[in-house]
Amino acid sequence: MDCIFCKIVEGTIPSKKVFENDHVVAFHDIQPAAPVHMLIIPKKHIAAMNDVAEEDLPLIGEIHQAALQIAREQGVAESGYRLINNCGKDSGQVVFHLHYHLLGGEKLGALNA
Ligand code: IU
Repeated sequence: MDCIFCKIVEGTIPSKKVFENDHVVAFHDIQPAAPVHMLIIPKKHIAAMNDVAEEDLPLIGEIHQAALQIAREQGVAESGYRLINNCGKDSGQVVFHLHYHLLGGEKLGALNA
């Protein structure tokens, strides 16, 4: 499958990883939109939130757990941060491998900016 995030999971495309366990990987976004901008993804290929099945729900919990750990490690847990999933055309989703943006490190702008 020609998925750039699957290649990041496999390590065939390099990334600056900040977290990895059996099911989840997180790495620096290559075009950061904030001082802290990480992408948190499942290792399993799921194209978008619309494709999350009931059996994947523990994985979504693990992603949230990883997000909290990363927010703490990046020093934004207390100041605040945002966890964003884009799903589909109108959201601006460009990579069709489920991912969550963790943004922080500054006062963030309006949600619909
Ligand atoms: P989106 O939610 O699909 O719009 O976000 C995709 C993000 O993936 C976007 O912020 C890109 O900068 C980021 N990204 C990346 O970090 N590394 C890559 O190789 C590619 C995209 I392609």
